[in-house]
Amino acid sequence: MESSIRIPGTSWNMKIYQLDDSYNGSTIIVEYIKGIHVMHQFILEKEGSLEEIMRQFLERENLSIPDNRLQNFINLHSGQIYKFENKKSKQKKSTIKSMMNLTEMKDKKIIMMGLSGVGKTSMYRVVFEHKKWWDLKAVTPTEGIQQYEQTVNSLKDFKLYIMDFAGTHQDFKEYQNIPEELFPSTSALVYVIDASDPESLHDSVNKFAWAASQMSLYAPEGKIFCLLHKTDLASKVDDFQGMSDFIENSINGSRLSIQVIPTTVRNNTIFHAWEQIFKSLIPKSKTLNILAQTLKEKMGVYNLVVLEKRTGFAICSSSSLFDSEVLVGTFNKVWHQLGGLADDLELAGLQKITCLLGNGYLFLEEFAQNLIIVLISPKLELIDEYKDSLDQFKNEITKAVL
Ligand SMILES: Nc1nc2c(ncn2[C@@H]2O[C@H](COP(=O)(O)OP(=O)(O)O)[C@@H](O)[C@H]2O)c(=O)[nH]1
Ligand SMILES: [Mg+2]
Repeated sequence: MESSIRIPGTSWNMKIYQLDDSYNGSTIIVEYIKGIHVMHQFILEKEGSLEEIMRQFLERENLSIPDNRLQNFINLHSGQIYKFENKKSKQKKSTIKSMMNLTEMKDKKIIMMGLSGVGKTSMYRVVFEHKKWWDLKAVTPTEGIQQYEQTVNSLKDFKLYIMDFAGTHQDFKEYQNIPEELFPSTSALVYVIDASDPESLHDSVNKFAWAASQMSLYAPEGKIFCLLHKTDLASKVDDFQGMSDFIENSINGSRLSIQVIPTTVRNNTIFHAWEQIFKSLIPKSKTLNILAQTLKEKMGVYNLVVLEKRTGFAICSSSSLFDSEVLVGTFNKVWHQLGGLADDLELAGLQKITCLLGNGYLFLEEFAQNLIIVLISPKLELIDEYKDSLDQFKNEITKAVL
């Protein structure tokens, strides 16, 4: 085994070594060590991905190393990996293990499963990459066990990881051989069924029943959602009510609690569904809600909300005047669209949005890079007048969540 290497400018060590095991073949492991503890372990999938792993590690630990120094460090140690790569046996190894290693206790792992072509990847693109449904034609079918795994937000205490599992019969067969590698520590299973394809319903529901039973075995605390998707193509509303009942009855044999939600990428149902999924995983902080409420009263604004930029997830809000559900995919979508427009026009980054309405103003501003504050106010001047209080509030939120 190799000895560990000090990472420049940090109190961390890195260790790269090769592990042989009969199941996975030969694997290169990269570990990050603090003191005597291995805090992160990654499997190096392909040559050249040391940089990717390094960057993930730095991001997770909130560390930064100047780019040239980082590059030097990587170049220096890539040679070692190259030697290992050359020796590596040709045996296929599991890609699943590597993604499991990325998830820590505080992380929320969400698994997306469902037959091929039901719309999982498209859904991901629309909700988390802010694509429009009409841009989706370019989506290529997900191949292999897993196409990607993404952190979808920037909040320190509840990182969401979403895993998009390919859904051919062959893929499911593979999953059925290794449920113990897939399901443990899963916070939510999101099973997607194509509501426009009644022919595949039985098969789809059978696989769902299997996945749900594995959840009850390996992740009994995890939530189970079933998205009845592409409802825009289903001919009658009755159809999916019937499907919904059928799904619930089929799964209920196992007395699991599941939630069936009709969705389509063509309207807001998709955002509402994901808001429900988020809510079940990360309750809004009471303390932060109180901060928001206090500031709202002090300023005399109608409402005050803070959103995580990428997901639109509401971190706190001053009241339940409007449900935060309307916010997901709405305010952050507006933000991303105007931001995109600014890019297209070659204007510098978007900083604020102010809208004059019939009876007041809507004001959005980005702060701390990943958060958006939304104010609904009778007068725009209030925002300047209470600038100090607002700054203080933003600081508190940043400290608490980033
Ligand atoms: N009409 C309609 N088509 C959809 C919807 N969601 C996805 N699709 C289409 O379904 C096809 C398969 O989607 P994809 O995301 O690749 O499915 P996956 O295999 O489950 O990842 C693509 O052509 C999408 O454009 C939806 O809500 N309505
Ligand atoms: Mg896919």
